[in-house]
Order: sequence, then C-alpha cells, then structure tokens
Amino acid sequence: GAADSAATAAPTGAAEDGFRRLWSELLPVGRVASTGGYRRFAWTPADAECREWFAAAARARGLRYEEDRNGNQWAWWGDPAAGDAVVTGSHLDSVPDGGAFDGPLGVVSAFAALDELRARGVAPRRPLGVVNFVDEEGARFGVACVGSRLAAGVLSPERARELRDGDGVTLARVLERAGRDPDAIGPDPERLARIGAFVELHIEQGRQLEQTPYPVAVAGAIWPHGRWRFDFGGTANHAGTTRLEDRRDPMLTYANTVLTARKKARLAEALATFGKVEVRPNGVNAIASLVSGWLDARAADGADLEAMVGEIERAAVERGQRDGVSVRVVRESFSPEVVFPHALRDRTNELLGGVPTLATGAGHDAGVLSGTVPTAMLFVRNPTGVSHAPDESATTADCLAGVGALADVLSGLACR
Ligand code: HGY
Ligand code: MN
Ligand code: MN
Ligand code: MN
Repeated sequence: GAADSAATAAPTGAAEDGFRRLWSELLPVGRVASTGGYRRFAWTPADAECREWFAAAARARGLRYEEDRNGNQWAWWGDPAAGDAVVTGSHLDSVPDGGAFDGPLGVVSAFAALDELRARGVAPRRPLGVVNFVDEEGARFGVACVGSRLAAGVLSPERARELRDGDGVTLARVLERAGRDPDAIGPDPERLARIGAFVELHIEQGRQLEQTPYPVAVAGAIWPHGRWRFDFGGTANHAGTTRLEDRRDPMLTYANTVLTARKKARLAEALATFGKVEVRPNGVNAIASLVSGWLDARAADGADLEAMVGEIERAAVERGQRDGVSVRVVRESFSPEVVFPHALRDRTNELLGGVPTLATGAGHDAGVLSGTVPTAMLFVRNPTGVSHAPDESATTADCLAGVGALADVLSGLACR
C-alpha cells in the first residue's frame, strides 16, 4: 500500500552514514548548555560556524559552492547556468533556544539525498542544488525569511539595511562586520529564474502524522501570518510612592492586550501569541515607561487574520485611553497565504507513492519563493509536535525515511 512505499524509501548505507556524520557535526554548534536548545542567529559566530559547515559539506562532495549577493549559500551538482535546476535545502539559523531540527534537518537531508542519488548511480539531467537560506527565523532583526525575501524582491534592500537587532545595530553594519557589502543585497531574479523547482524538507511542526503510518507528508498550504509590534507608552515613576490613580502604567495595558489577543484568537479559530516583550527601564521598583510586545498572529483565512488583528489593536487603544497609555502598532512583517502549486505538489506526492497533505501555520522560505519559483515541501513526522523549543524531535528512522523520500523526489524530477 501507500504507507509501505513511503516506508521502503530507506536510503542506502552511504547516505545513512552521510546523514549521521553531517548531523553529528552540526549538533554542538550554537547549543545552549542550560536549556539544550540552540541560538544560531543570523551573522553571529554560531551562524558563521554553520555556514562553514555548509561550505565544507559542499567541498567534501565535490559540489560547486557559491554565496549569493544576499548571503544565501548554494552547492551545485551540475551547472546552474544550464537552467531548469532542481534545488533542495532549508535554513540553519534558529529561534531563541530552538530545537535541532527546524531548518537543519532540511539541509542535512539535502546533502544526504544527493549522497543517496550517487549511491544509486543515477545521473542528473537537470542541475541539482542544495541551499541554505540565511536568516529564516528573523530571530535577530525581527523579519523572517530575509534571505529568500530579498532574493524574491518582496523585502526591499533599503528596508533590510535599516533593520536593527536588539543592540540597535543595523543589518547593514552587521553585514559590513561580516566582511560583506550591504549595498549588494537585493533582488536576484536571474538566479531564481534558473530554478525550475525548489523542494524544502522540514520537520513537521505539529503531530498530524503521529497517528498515521506515514513518516513523511507533503505541504498543501501555509496560513497567512505576520508580526506586529505594539508599543505601549506610559510614565516611569517610583513603585513605592506613586498612588495607583496617578499612574500611567503601560504594563497594565500590555497585560490586558495579551488577554484580549487570546480571547479574539479563540473566537476566530486562529492563533495569536505575545512571545516577546521588552520593558523600559525594566526595573523591579519602577513603573515602566515603555512596553513593546510582539504579536505573532496566524489564521487559515487572510481576511479573518486582518479582522482579528484589527480588533486586538482597537481593544488595546481603548484600554490605553483608560490607563493613560499611548498605543502604537507597527506591522513588522507579513506573509500572505501560500497554496503550493498543484502540479509540483501532485508530482511530488506521486513520486512518494501517495502520502498525506498537510497545511501549516509555520512560515518557510519555500512559501516566500512560491510566488517566483514552483515550490513543494516534505514534512518529516514529529512524534510530540513540539517545535521552536529544545524538545523538538524526530526518530532517526523517520529522518532516514525523509532522506529516502527526498532522494526519490529529486530522482524523479531531475534524473535519468
Ligand atoms: O513560522 C515561523 O515562525 C518562521 O517563519 N519559521
Ligand atoms: Mn522555525
Ligand atoms: Mn524552519
Ligand atoms: Mn529610592
């Protein structure tokens, strides 16, 4: 049956060895001992180590290595100038204290899948590429998928250069310090035009496959989602001497907004999360002067999402008027709904012998690129569904099934 064909995709010993070696090389990089999670933020030393690992993996396989104007890394089997290339890969950066799999599984599996094609003795008739998209999570500068957004022209280089990290340092300055030219970043239409298909393998971020016999699924759609910064402005004052009725306390308005977001999300059958907050001056015995809270909001339907965020904003402003607190909302990034193109999705699923199709609320470079390049995604089963946290996991057997599945797809799309 269909499940058997996915299960029989286990790769050869060479690809399995390659996968295990690459995975164990990457495992210590950027690991935080106290949490067991990862901090691999774009253009930090941990990220640089991941990038060196990528270049070394490319070299070890005799692949042609390139970095593009935006800092994305590419490894080529064949000449991409021939066009109609098939590319696979993902990202190596992480969220704060993220898991080991979100991103790296797709890059490690990409190299291992190429090992598998070689072990099978198949020859590509289309150029085959492996990619590492820089700064997918946006953990440092706030905007997700910077590498793919710049390439696709959906993030302007002017805006990207002015993005600031938590220390107030601009991306332009950070690129300079990394020895790169910040004026070089921007749209890369010629590079993307040479890609005929991009297939991203990713850890499942949910547990829909857990109750099925399938270790692998294909992506159907990505929910529209975005990030909004709420600035609540009040007046700093002494916590021990300021009467309650004299306060303009932004923490109060912020706390109410968190509760409102939860309620609105439940009513809209959507998701709304305040997962990051900054407080000024952040003193235990002072009323805050400014609270900035970041709303991450996602919904199956774009109009529902806009309506929900609008309601949360209006409720915050109203509450702020009662509290004497100013409220300002800035949309920092937005990703419209992605429906993966049916032709590539159906072909991918056919090459896998028929697997489930999953929608997800998580964003991906494959989603960003889908407006420019035909893209598809494979998800590898996640037994607990945990992601963006140290407990993220997948069994080695399922990871290897993912490698085999990816090799089957690449073989079907690109090989004789
Ligand atoms: O979905 C996200 O939070 C990110 O784009 N991976
Ligand atoms: Mn992620
Ligand atoms: Mn990811
Ligand atoms: Mn004092």
